[in-house]
Amino acid sequence: MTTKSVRPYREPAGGWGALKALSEALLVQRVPLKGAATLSRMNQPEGFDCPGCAWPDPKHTSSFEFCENGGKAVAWEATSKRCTPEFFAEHTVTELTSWNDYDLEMVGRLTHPMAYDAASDRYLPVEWSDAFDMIGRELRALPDPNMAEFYTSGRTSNEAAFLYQLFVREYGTNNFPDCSNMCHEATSVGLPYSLGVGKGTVLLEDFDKADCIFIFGQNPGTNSPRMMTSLRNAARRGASIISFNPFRERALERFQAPQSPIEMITLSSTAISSKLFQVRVGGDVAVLKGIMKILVEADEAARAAERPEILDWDFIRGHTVGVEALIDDLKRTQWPDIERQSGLTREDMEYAAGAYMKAERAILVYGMGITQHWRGANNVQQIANLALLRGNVGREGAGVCPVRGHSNVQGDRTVGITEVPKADFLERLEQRFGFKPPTAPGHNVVTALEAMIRGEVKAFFAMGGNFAAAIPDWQATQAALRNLDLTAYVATKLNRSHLVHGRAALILPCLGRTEIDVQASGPQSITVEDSMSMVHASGGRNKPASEHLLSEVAIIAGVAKATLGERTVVDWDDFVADYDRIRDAIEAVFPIFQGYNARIRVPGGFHLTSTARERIWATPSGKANFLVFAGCGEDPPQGDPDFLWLTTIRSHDQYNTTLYSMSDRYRGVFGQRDVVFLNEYELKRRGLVDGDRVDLITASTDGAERIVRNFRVVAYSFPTGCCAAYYPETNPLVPLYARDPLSFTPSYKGVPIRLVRSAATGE
Ligand SMILES: Nc1nc2c(c(=O)[nH]1)N[C@H]1C(S)=C(S)[C@@H](COP(=O)(O)OP(=O)(O)OC[C@H]3O[C@@H](n4cnc5c(=O)[nH]c(N)nc54)[C@H](O)[C@@H]3O)O[C@H]1N2
Ligand SMILES: Nc1nc2c(c(=O)[nH]1)N[C@H]1C(S)=C(S)[C@@H](COP(=O)(O)OP(=O)(O)OC[C@H]3O[C@@H](n4cnc5c(=O)[nH]c(N)nc54)[C@H](O)[C@@H]3O)O[C@H]1N2
Ligand SMILES: [Mo]
Repeated sequence: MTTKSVRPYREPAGGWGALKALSEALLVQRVPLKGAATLSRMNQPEGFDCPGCAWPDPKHTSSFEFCENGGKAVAWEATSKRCTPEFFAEHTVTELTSWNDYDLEMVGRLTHPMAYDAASDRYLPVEWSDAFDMIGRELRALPDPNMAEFYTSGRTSNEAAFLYQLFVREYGTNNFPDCSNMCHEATSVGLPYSLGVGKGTVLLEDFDKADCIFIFGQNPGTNSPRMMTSLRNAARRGASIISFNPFRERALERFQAPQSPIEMITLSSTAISSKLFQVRVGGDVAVLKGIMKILVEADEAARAAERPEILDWDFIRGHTVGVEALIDDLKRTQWPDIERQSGLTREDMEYAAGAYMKAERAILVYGMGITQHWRGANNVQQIANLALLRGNVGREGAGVCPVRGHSNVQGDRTVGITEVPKADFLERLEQRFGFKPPTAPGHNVVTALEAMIRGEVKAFFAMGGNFAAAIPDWQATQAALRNLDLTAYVATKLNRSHLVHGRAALILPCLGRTEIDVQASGPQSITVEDSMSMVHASGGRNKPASEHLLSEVAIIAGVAKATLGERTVVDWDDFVADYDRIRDAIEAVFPIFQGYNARIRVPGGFHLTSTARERIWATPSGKANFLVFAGCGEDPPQGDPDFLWLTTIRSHDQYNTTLYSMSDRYRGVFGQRDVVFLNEYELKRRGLVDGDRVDLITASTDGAERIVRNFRVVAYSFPTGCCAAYYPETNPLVPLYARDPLSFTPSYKGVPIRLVRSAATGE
């Protein structure tokens, strides 16, 4: 274990530090040779799609693009460590519950289907057929299919996701909570009001043409490192890159490209952001309003002086509605409010507005710092407003760029993982398959948890992920999960969710993306859609981690047959035998996939068209909409002058709930994760110093106590009034009620808390 320390990281992001970190990861997973060979097949025309992030590849045809965190994601799957029936025989579930998340996943790849045995408090091996029968029995016993929840995490392929929704809808419910509900749902719900699409409007090549790139609340150096190539090229071309982030994230400042021999050998690096503004947590709307206010005033002045206009009035008049109300609101918004809420000065916003005005083409990038808020969907709409004011949508080198998380989270939604299915989709599903799918809206993550807490849900099935750890409000929500009759997880690794289980519980181990998937017609490939709506094929090459693994597709078919029995109208085995048949069915239900099987055989795959990119506005008015955000930010809790906004963040060494190590290299924190970052001013106000231990307590409005204990205070450059700590350790602090009313995205990046010196002392 790394010894605990806090010391600043002065190297650029990437570079030798990244190479060293990856070789260490390969060693820890004991895959030096095999892992390295596996890495060279990542994101290649004939290889597999990186299971890491959703950033696109330059046509999937370039030579190997080094990515530290993509490499780690692969190493974690290609590990030679195994989590076997013998391991489960040695440890009771109660004992495993005391292990930390790092140690749980470090056991290795799951090798056998396992079922919980209450008498011995252990998971015991089961036959696949018995596991399927058990799920079938439990699901058939429910008086109402809406008493079951079917979760999806975003690594699931288009093929598995489509079969999954087919099974669940034939079973009779639209209860599809998915990881997207905790992630970019604010985009999927908020952006259609503005632009008529719930996805981004840019392609990778647009980054080569943009003069200005704004990055709001997104950390590319850690979460989509291949994006650094685009940013570095843009910076070297002289494009201005401006970031808004409470942290001075290392990669947003300086980056040493591991693919550049010159930078690596000469130890030089590229400055990325022209400016990085340390916005307050939840301060982005104030910033956006400030910038737009400056644009509107500059435009009026320019027109009065008969200089060229600043706003793109041809575009605004021809393509949008609502600009008057927006301008009206901006004029009424006062600078003192903007400055207080954003934590930035008017001059800062003038600098940003200046760069934006000068740019012929601008891209607005954003991530979780925008979406995971009390008003996440409204936040997203303000980004769209800024783009629309200068016609920066539907033009080369310009657009709105939400950076998705999981490698196929966008594709899962495209092929039907949604709790609110559209009528035309359900009609085509019925036409193709001949059963009547349910039309009533189902549950998302938050409403599923609320129904569980009320005792209305009995069964939970998960296609991947680590639901119990990723969700908010553990005390209430994990108790609800433990009350269920059935919990069943399709997984590659042991994780917390398998221990927070129901009366009957199953772990169903599946093939990973790096592994060969052989079915009756031969080796299969699957397809995924990246953040820029490019769809392409992915085929594993490694020998499966165990001979007992099934593909996700085969597992769904097994569960479907055992649950639906004679009643099913779908030939499940036929689909499993040849995934081309699944793609034909997807094409029949979703016309945008026209020519699916032929088009994925072209290296690089194909683009799913976006109407907004073509300036076709799929909104009720037929135009893009300017939408007003009332006020300047989130409401602080009443009567608590000492509160801080807590934002929950990812370290450089984790993939969501999967911890690659206990360190966070770029932020300079080593060997520990129970830390809270805040600035010297906030420390002094509380009589604290760096290294003190504190408890974090939510300023709850429902009377419930939400607390995590004994965190180390780290004095850090951070905006006043806010603090930051790692996810998932701080998920118990996020109330279930703290969520965006439009999209139900939990406010993981804005929880009002208090700090109290810990009673316990020492480590
Ligand atoms: N290696 C690795 N890659 C990943 C993941 C991973 O965990 N590890 N997760 C994947 C998934 S599912 C997702 S969704 C993406 C997540 O990728 P990101 O969208 O980058 O998510 P985060 O790292 O949670 O937060 C992004 C940034 O927001 C900043 N921030 C926090 N609060 C605020 C705020 O109020 N305003 C602003 N402007 N900024 C704020 C944080 O400091 C952080 O730099 O990455 C994907 N890729
Ligand atoms: N406080 C706080 N909470 C958050 C967030 C935050 O920023 N702050 N972020 C939210 C976000 S953006 C997201 S996306 C969610 C993530 O929530 P999830 O997607 O549910 O969680 P992961 O940690 O990505 O899931 C990891 C598990 O997936 C399984 N797995 C890995 N590969 C495969 C595969 O190929 N197939 C299958 N079937 N299983 C596989 C492994 O068993 C592994 O343990 O968390 C959310 N929760
Ligand atoms: Mo995510």
